[in-house]
Amino acid sequence: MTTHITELLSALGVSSSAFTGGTLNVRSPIDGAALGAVHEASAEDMRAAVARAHAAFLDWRNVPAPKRGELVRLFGEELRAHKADLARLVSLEAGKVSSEGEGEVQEMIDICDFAVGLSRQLHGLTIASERPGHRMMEQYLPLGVVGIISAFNFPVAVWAWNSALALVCGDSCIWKPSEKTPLTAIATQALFERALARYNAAGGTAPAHLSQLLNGGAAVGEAMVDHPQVALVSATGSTRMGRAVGPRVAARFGRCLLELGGNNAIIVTPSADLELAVRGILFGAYGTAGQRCTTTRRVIIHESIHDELVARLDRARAQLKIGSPVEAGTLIGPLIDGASFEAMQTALAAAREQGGEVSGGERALASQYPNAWYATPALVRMPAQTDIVKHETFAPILYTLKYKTLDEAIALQNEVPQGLSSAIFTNDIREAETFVSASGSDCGIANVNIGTSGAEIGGAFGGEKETGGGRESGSDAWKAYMRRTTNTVNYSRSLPLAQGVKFDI
Ligand code: UN1
Repeated sequence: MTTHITELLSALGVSSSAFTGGTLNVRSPIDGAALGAVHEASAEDMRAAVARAHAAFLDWRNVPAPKRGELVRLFGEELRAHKADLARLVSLEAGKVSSEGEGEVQEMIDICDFAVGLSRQLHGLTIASERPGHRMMEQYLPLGVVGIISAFNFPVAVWAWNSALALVCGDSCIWKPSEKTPLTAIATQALFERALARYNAAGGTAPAHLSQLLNGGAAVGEAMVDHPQVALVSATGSTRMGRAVGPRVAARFGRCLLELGGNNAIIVTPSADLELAVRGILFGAYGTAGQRCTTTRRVIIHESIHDELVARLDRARAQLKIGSPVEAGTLIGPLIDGASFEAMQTALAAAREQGGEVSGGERALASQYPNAWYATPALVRMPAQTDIVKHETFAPILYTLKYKTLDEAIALQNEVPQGLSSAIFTNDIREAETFVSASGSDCGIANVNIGTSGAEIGGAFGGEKETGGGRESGSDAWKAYMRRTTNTVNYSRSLPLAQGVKFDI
């Protein structure tokens, strides 16, 4: 695999010195083979990078937004041209099956397109002033340096959601990717640098260090989080990470965009199309080997269809093809590492202790891949929503629960500390509308007749409670990457004060 990775990275514009001779060892979750040894930055390097990023920001903010969009358009072109190679690298480094690796790069392309259009639509409002001869308006102006912390499971798309928007908004970016997936980050950075060179060769004025990548561990991330010149920290990962990052950024009055854990449920009601429900649940629960923040972790089923649906899910679960993610036909690839498999086993043991009946969840393909961690998808029939069910385990475990009334189902859905994604399968319009209403799902994403994962980039992405409250990607998520100013302009010859206040000299 090592030779193959060299060719792949070279096709993506990365020279071997960028991924050899360093201290951060990268292993493929497919078979445990070494992929490279990446150089790690220090906290001091991060501080220097922030200073460079700030200087870049001071220039970039004055480039007209549609011209900033042109850079993102060129980056989208690079991604289109290198989609297959980058997707393959995502599969090798993160263990995603081929179509998901390609889907991830497609998400990057889509957000670039979205951001290019947005670069002509960063508009504020004109507001009626209470004073004669006055006009009020608001503007969205570039914010500053945006620090992006990304997770292994979407090693490149989540960075693109942030950086494509930040760049058209006039910000500079610094990326601290997961230590488990530095190679996809290095390759993405190389494609970005190529777009930047083309942009400047065509007369553009993009500053150096507009978007930087620093690989490394917690100390590097902390130096970014604590730096007063990082105006926005956008962090995707565990709730534990968010708990560390959020208060530190708040302590310096920085801005934070947190996209943390989910514990996403699907409610299946008596009128549901079970064909659709089964497919939606299987993809949601076991796709990406259960390693999406939007993975379906709970299914809450009406008692009248519970036994039938659980039996169908269990049968289908056992047939899902587990294997190398780059082999045709594989639906379930490996877990990212051994620690992840251990966490899965610990959760299953707790579920058994709490009355759960477990099917699956064993180690798979151990003789073929002794240094990798594959698991059969697990289905756990739970008697109640116990502690372990309320906990996010980043693995293919689906807990099944039974309900009698829709109110009870919605209460169960909302009872967990996380609030990212949720769905209902129903053909009853009252149930569907109740689910998406104020007294329905409390999540940032609430779907009808589709599963919890696989969100499109056009909507705002994120969730409530322990999910962190941030919104990334589509809709008006761009506003987080800009600062709003309110401007009152007096074009009269007098100076009336607001609220009728008198201050005559
Ligand atoms: C994540 O797992 O961090 O909705 C992001 C989805 C993807 C994004 C997931 N578009 O599943």
